[in-house]
Amino acid sequence: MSERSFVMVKPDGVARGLSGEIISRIERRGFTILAMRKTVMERSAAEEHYGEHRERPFFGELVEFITSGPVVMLAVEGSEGAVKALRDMMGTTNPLDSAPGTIRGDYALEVGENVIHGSDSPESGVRELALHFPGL
Ligand code: ABT
Ligand code: MG
Repeated sequence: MSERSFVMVKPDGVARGLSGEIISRIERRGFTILAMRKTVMERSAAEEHYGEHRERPFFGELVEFITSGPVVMLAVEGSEGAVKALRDMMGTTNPLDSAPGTIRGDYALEVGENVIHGSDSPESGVRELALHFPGL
């Protein structure tokens, strides 16, 4: 069985020129990139993407941030466990806690600007890919 994740280099990562490095790490690990697009996320898509956080105090800032500039969206596929393996490569949500060698542990310091997104479960992967890569 294969699994798919919606991965995204966030606006801070794109602005800092880290897209290539991050995509390269994902490719070298052996995952398959099924689709890739550089775009500014629509506000409506951002609100739906982060819908689980709608009631949280940081929701407004989160939507502002994720729509503040171009992101690089990727549809990534691997064998069973791929979604978790990608999350492990990214490191914990708060980069201050992220292990060195992880993407956040190497490139980020702030929870609100943590460089990369990856689906948190195979079910989230299906939902997020349907939102950002309809028809994939
Ligand atoms: P995402 O990949 O952005 O979904 O991050 P992750 O799944 O690791 O963490 P969650 B909990 O989904 O955080 C979503 C975004 O909200 C930011 N955030 C989160 C805060 O700013 N303050 C907080 O207290 C928490 C819990 C971090 C994530 N993103 N950005 N950008
Ligand atoms: Mg999340």
